[in-house]
Amino acid sequence: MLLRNINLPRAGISHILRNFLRFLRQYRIALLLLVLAATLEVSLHARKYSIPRPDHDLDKPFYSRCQEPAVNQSREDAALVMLVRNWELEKALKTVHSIEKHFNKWFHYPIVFLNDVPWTDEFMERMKEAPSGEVVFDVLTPEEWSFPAGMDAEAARESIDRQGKAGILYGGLESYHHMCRFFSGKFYNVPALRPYKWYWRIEPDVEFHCAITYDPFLEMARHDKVYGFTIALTELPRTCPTLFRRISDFKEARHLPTTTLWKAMISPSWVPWPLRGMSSWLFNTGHTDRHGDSWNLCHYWSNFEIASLDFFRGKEYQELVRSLDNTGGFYHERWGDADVHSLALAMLLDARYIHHFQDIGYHHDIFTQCPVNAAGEKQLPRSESLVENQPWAPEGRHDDPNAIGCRCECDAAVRGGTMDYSGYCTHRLTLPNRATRRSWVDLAVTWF
Ligand SMILES: Nc1nc2c(ncn2[C@@H]2O[C@H](COP(=O)(O)OP(=O)(O)O)[C@@H](O)[C@H]2O)c(=O)[nH]1
Ligand SMILES: [Mg+2]
Repeated sequence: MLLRNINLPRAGISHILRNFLRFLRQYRIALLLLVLAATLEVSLHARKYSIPRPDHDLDKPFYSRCQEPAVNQSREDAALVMLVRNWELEKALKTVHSIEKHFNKWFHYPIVFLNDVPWTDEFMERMKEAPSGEVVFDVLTPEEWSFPAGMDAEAARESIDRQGKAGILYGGLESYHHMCRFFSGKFYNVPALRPYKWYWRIEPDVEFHCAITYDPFLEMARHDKVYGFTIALTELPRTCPTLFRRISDFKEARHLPTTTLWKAMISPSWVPWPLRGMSSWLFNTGHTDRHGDSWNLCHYWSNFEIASLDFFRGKEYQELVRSLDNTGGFYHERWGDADVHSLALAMLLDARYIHHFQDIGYHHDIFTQCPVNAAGEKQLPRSESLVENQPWAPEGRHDDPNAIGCRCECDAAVRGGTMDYSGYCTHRLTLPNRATRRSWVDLAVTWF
C-alpha cells in the first residue's frame, strides 16, 4: 500500500518527462532557432555596454616622478576639508600631520574643519598648531545636518532602527545617515566653502604614503578635470537597494546620453528580451534599471576626493540630489555619498573629466593604494626640499609605467600596488580612459 503511494508520483514524473522529451524532439529545430536568437539578442545587448577603447590614454598621471615643489607659483581657490567629531582629535591630528608632511608644508592650503556640534576648546587649540595654512572651524546648521523638511522623522527613526537590527553597516546610526545626506548635497553650499572652487576631502585616521610634490588643484584645473579619486570599491548591496533605480530613472526622464563611465558601472543583463525588463522584479535582484541591467556597485571611495565644487553646486547635480532627498532614501535605506557622487558623475560626465590619482599613496581603514616608487634620479635624491621625505620602499624598474611614486613609504609589492583586495574595482572605472588594455582580464570586463 505504502509502496504504491510512493510509486504513483514517480510514474507521474516519468510521464511528464517522456512528454517533455517528445516535445523537444518534435520542435527541436524551432527550439534551436529560439535559443540562437536569444543568444544573439543577449550578445548584441551586452555589446551596447562594451567600453570603446580610446586611441590614446585620456587620463595619465600628472607627474610620474618627484618634482621640486613649485612653492612660488600661484594657488587655486581651494581648501582641504575635514568633517570630524571632537572626540576624533587624535586621529584628525594624525591625518593633518600626514598631509602636511607629504604635501601641505610646501603649498599651505587652508583647512576647513566642519562639525555638527560646537567645537571644544581643546580641539581648536591643539588643531590650530598643526597645519601650515589657515585653519577654519565651522559648525553646521540644523538644516544642513538633519532630516529633509517635511519628512516624518519618527518613521525615519523606525527605519534606521530596523536597519541597525538587520546588521546593515552603520544603518542603525542616525548620525551616519545625516552625514551621508550632508556630503551628498548640502556640503557643496556650506558658507565656509563659498570662497573656493576646489576641495580636497580628508578624514581622521588617514595616512598619505608618498610625497605629493605638485599642486593637484592646479593640475586638475590645467587638465580640465572635475573629479579625482584614489580607490574604487564595491558597495555593500544591502545599504542602497533602490538608489540605482532612482538615479537611472532620473537619467531616463531627462534623456541623458549613456556615457562610457556609465557603461563601466553597468553589468548588462543576460536575460533575453522581452523577459529582461521583467527580470528585476521576477528575481528581485535590486540595483537594476527598468530594463533589467544592473549597477555593478563599483563607486569612488569618497573619503578621498579632490574635486570641483562648481560641478556639484551645478543645477543638474543639485536637482538630482533634491529628487533623491524627496524619496527619503537617505534614511529609509542607507544611501552613501560615495555612491551618489559616483553615479551622478557617471551620468553627467564623460570619463575624461575624471582623474585617477594613481601616484598618491593613500591608506584609510583597511584599504590602501600604494604606488611603486619611480626609479633612480626620478626620486630627486639631492633635493633639499625633500630631505624629510625619506622612502623606505624599493624603487620600481626604469621601464615600469606603474613606477610613478615619489618617495613612497609603503610596500607596493605587498599592498595596493597589486590591488589585490577583492572589493577593489578601480580597474573597472579607469577602463574608459585607457588606450592600453594589458591583459585578457581587462578585455573580458568590457563585456561583463
Ligand atoms: N561632526 C561629525 N562628523 C561625523 C559624524 N559621523 C561621521 N562623521 C565624519 O564623517 C566622516 C566619515 O565617517 P566615518 O565614521 O569615517 O565613516 P566611514 O569612513 O564610512 O567608516 C569622518 O570624517 C567622520 O569624522 C558625526 O556625527 N559628526
Ligand atoms: Mg572613514
